[in-house]
Amino acid sequence: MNILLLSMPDSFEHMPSIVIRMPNGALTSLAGNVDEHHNVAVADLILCQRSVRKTVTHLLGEHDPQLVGLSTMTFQRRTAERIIHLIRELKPNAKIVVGGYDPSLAAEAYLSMPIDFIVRGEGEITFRELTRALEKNGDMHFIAGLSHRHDGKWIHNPQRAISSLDSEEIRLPKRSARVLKGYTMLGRQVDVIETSRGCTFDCSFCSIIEMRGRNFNAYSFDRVIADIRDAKEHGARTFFLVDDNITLNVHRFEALCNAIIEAGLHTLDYFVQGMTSAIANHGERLAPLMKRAGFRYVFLGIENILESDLQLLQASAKNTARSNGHKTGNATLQAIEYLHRNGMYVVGGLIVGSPNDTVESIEANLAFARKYVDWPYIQHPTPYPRTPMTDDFRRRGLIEHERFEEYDGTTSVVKNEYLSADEIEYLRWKAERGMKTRHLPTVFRHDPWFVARNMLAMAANTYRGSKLRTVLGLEDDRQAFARYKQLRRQEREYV
Ligand code: B12
Ligand code: SF4
Repeated sequence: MNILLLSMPDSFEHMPSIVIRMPNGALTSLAGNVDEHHNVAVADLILCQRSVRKTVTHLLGEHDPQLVGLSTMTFQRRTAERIIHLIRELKPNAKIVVGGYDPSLAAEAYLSMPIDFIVRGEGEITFRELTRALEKNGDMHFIAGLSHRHDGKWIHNPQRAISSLDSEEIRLPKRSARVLKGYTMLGRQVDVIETSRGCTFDCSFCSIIEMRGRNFNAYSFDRVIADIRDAKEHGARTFFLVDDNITLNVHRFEALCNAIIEAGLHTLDYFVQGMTSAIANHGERLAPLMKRAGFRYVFLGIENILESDLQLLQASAKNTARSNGHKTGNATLQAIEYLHRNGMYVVGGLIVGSPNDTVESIEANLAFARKYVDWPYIQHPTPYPRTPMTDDFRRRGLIEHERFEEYDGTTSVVKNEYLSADEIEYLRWKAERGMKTRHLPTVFRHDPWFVARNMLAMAANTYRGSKLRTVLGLEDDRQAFARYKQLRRQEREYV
């Protein structure tokens, strides 16, 4: 069977496609896990943001798929729907399947779309069984995790149990299935690597718990090393470890760093997301080891520097420093100190605009980011499907609208008692531009050729909406903000 797998083109403010175009790890993992006689093509539409319709039309013609799969997040739902209609128009007989976080957690939103299947939760085995059933014209009723139509009605089969990952049941991703080129992180080819799945915390804004429950499963190091080698053979020099929470098991993470060093793969660049508590509490040993293994940027889930907000986000525990088993306060500064001391850069993940936030508390977080963070990754609380936060916001009437294409984390869609959603976003937008510019020399030292060629485009992107008279102080910043919002609206029209 010919299968075409697509990830959506939508990107958000902190992932401008001029500098970052990352592959979607789910699709190559699906491709690697169907039976080998299938002919699978994977296309990350982030690589052709400005020619989505043309590219999809071309791919449908060239690969003539009997099955098309789309991977979508909530903010990509509207684009996905448009692409689904395009596929239906051009290939009326192709079967269409959707998967990923949004279809898994908001399946009801897809039922009226002209699709055939929804894969809920982890996809590899469900998708493999679906392709087998399609080939044999078989029964779909026994495929756990699948929603399908029967006699005009949707049937939602029972949930599939999550994979333990240690059984080799999930094979390596198939990167050779990718048909588009141009992955980059600041000029170096980037790829994604998974070493584990899951998390046992329950932050109120995170989708992971509803997606897979509170658990943690890991791949063997042999598999991880083979995966890195495979990505390297396909040209990657920078690796983003997409684990939900790799620092949950610090001893394992240390062993993984050692395995990377022993395999001689430490000369490559690694990016990872981590908890402040793990890095603060184990940083003395962990941070130098990470540095030796090649880690360069660490995305820290700081979330908020104010305890009251952390409690609201249910993120206090993962941000708590401990000494001799006793809590000794917020872990953030200590974690940053360890990372900086070892020459790594901090991507500071903060969430501003929670129900308790005043101008002052938002400013306190922004000032913190200005002082301690190398690259800001500041977001607003966003009501993703089925998170505890969403239920709470809905009950309190705080959600301003349901234009899901704006649920990208940097467009504020939630108001609070003191501020409108727009005002909250304005405060972040205004502060972040300067912070991003300040990091440019660091990036320049690492990738001078890329920065020299793209500096103007990068600056233009960071400051889009501003004009000379904004810079000269001849107009209110809010006018530039309004233009920026208008540009963002235009950018979202991918299809
Ligand atoms: C890594 C990651 C990123 C990386 C993306 C790297 C990449 N290109 O893949 C970065 C840091 C860039 C990123 C950015 C964003 N992310 Co993100 N990210 C994650 C994370 C940590 C892991 C995702 C992953 O790769 N998992 C590994 C793969 C193999 O698993 P998977 O994606 O779940 O896919 C499996 C199934 O879902 C299913 N499946 C998926 N697609 C398909 C398609 C088909 C056809 C089928 C059959 C099955 C299927 O099968 C797969 C294999 O089992 C998750 C989860 C988390 N704990 O935070 C968030 C998460 C996916 N991100 C999220 C969001 C919102 C974003 C941002 C919008 C904002 C933000 N929070 O940063 C941006 C937007 C990015 C952009 N395009 O501009 C949300 C999505 C929520 C939602 N309901 O949409 C999550 C769940 C985090 C959260 N807030 O809860 N993200
Ligand atoms: S620690 Fe990270 S992955 Fe775990 S629930 Fe919180 S935000 Fe999600």
